[in-house]
Amino acid sequence: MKKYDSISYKAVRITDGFWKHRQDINAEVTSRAVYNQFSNSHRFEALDCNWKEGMNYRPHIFWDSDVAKWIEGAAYIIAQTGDTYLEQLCENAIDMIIKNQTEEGYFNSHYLVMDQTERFKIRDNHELYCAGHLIEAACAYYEATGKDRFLKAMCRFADYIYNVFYIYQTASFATSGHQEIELALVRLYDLVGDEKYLTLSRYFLDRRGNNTKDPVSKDAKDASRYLRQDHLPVTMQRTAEGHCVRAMYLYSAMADIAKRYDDEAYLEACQAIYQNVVTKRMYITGGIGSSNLGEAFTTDYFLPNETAYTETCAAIALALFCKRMQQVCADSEFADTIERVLYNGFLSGVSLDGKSFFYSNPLEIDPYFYSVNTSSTTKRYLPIMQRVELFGCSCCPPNVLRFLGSLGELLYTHDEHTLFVHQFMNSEASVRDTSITQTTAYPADGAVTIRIAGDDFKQIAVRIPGWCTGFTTSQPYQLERGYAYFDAAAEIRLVFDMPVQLYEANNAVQNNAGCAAVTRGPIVYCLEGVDNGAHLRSIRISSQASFTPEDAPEYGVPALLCEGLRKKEHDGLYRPYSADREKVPLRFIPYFAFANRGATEMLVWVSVSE
Ligand code: FUB
Ligand code: ZN
Repeated sequence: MKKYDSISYKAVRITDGFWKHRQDINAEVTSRAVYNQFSNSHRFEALDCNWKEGMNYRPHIFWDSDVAKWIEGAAYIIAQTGDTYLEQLCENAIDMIIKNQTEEGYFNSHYLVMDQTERFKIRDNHELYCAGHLIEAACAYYEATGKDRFLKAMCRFADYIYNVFYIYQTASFATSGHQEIELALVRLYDLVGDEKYLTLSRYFLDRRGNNTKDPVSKDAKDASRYLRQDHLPVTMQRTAEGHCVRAMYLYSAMADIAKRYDDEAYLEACQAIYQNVVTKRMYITGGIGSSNLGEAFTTDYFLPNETAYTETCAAIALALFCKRMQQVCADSEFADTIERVLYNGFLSGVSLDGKSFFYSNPLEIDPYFYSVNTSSTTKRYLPIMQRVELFGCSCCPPNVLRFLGSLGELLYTHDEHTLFVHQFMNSEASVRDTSITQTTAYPADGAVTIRIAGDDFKQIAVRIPGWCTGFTTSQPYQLERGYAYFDAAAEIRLVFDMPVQLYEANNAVQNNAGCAAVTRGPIVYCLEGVDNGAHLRSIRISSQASFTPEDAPEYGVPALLCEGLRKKEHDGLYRPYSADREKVPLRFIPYFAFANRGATEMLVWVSVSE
């Protein structure tokens, strides 16, 4: 198996441009906004384990994961900016965690105050999920600050889990209800080098779908399939099933195990599942999850736009899976998918000002249907139309924080001889004795200059984006599996043509029939009512339409103007067909920026004529 290492986010500084702007907002605004919301909603207070019946809050079973993801995100920011305020807030939280950790090493702010005797009895109650996020936070905090007390505490917690689940098997279930512990243990192993964490991670994976302790009755089996990916042993799984975030965290851990154990069966399963996702179950935005029932994948080609579930965390989790896959395969499609997620279905999850968030990221909104009940029995699920600062289940905001904070880690991988350039961002990086500088206005423009100082690498492999149909380079290259391989050089320049392109969906995605999505480079565009009036589905564009870019500094990429046709409004519900259409000017904005100007119609898939 080929193996590649990522260059850590700590060694990659994003210096300017599109992502620097987003990282600055993340560091200065999102970190505070999420902290304040979590503080006001008692999530930090709960760590102190002083809760008593009658108080004005109840520690939720997975609040620890919210706080842990916030600490992890804060750690990335501290490492890059030296933010002492964030560090103090982390220290306060860590004080409480360590103070309340039990002798054996257990910590969970819900179980420590609500019901000690229930510990590790209910599989779906997220204890291992919370533990995993705490472990990841501790690793990140140690890497950022060099302070090791949190890391040591979470090693003790991991040791305890090792004993309960692996040595004595005293827990009432065998594998996690919500995955996360599996990948966290690999991370802990990578950091501290203790084999037992890797053993435990693999053990959790090997037992999934393969044990008598977790429920397997017919009904439970169905439920488990839709929730927990244990309908089959993991190496036999070939399709993405069930709850999307859980699924992607599982597949991430499987890719981690494939790499560390050289395990081809694990890799084969990851490859097949990945193909199932990107060829049949992913939105054009990189969003995944087409049903709110079980927050789940459903079936091939079922990709409804208005009711898309497409949780921000799920998009992030898909990118985290792809990040692992690009460490075991030199195939550009993983970085292509990361890019699709980054610029679209992930970034739509946070407002332009960094303060509010979407949980679901639909591809179509019609505000009219929010005011009426379209079903006589149960109300149809429609995602909210405006981002909010906090959810009852507020997993997405701190996930945005940590994902943006560690963005630099997605840019490069390398083996002994080859440096892979996966993403294009203005940046400075270093690995071994080599430094790498990227200068680019991407994604507003397709020109990228890569400067390399140092002679560690014989070849530089630069991803040619999957959307790119024409490009020029400063020197010769060989194309292999989506990468242009150049002999090492001090400077390599590439220009990716970035015309507007219309995309259409497979015929099996019936709801997109006769429609196209407008894209430019990696960016998917949409129409909003605020620019284009009501009834966006009455608009049609020509497949030959010519688009003019319009400066839109607030987005970091241009808006796109074109002429379309619109059916004129008429009285009555029906009338004999009339070809009566008027020419109308249209304005497309990047999908990631929708819903930043109030609740309004939105549409990605627009009717198109030949
Ligand atoms: O269950 C914990 C988190 O809340 C999941 O990852 C999200 O999908 C949401 O259900
Ligand atoms: Zn979420």
